[in-house]
Amino acid sequence: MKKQLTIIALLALGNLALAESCCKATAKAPTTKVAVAPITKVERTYAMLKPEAVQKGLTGDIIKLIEQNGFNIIRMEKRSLTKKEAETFYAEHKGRPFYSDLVAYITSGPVITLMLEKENAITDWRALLGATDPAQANMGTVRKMFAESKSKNAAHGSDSTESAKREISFIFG
Ligand code: RTP
Ligand code: MG
Repeated sequence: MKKQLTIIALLALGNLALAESCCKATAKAPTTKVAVAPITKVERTYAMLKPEAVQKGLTGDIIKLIEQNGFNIIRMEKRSLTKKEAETFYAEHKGRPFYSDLVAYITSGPVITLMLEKENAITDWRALLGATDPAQANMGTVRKMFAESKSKNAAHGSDSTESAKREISFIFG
């Protein structure tokens, strides 16, 4: 028993050579079980309730759904985006036919900015959000339940780790 404890202590200290020689001396394999922590990926993502959802008074319903699905709200603010901020935020779409309408729409009224945290937050929020076009969105998703159209689609979600990092830093500093 005392020898086993010595082996465990040596292993814990990372001294494999000494632990091995200690094992050899007893001619018994160590019975130590190493507890392996489950791999978890706690992430943060950026969500934004868009102007038409806020104007329609859907903020509470959407936030309730977010919380019911296990997201922890780290930051939340009601604010408006300036034209310049909107152009930068949606810069990846610059040059697309819908770009100017998108910038005009997202600056047409206050939005709710949210920093969300949970395991796999980025993928899970996109899944809860649903497809860009509510007509294509799955039942139970935010866009299926609350969006008006492809352009007025209730909420935004970061689409990758890089986007989440960039958007969180852009919005919350
Ligand atoms: P979001 O960035 O707002 O979360 O939306 P998303 O990833 O689902 O879609 P994305 O391709 O990034 O497009 C950004 C927003 O632009 C508008 N859009 N309109 N008329 C069109 O064909 C069109 N395509 C995109 C939508 O409001 C979309 O959410
Ligand atoms: Mg997008």
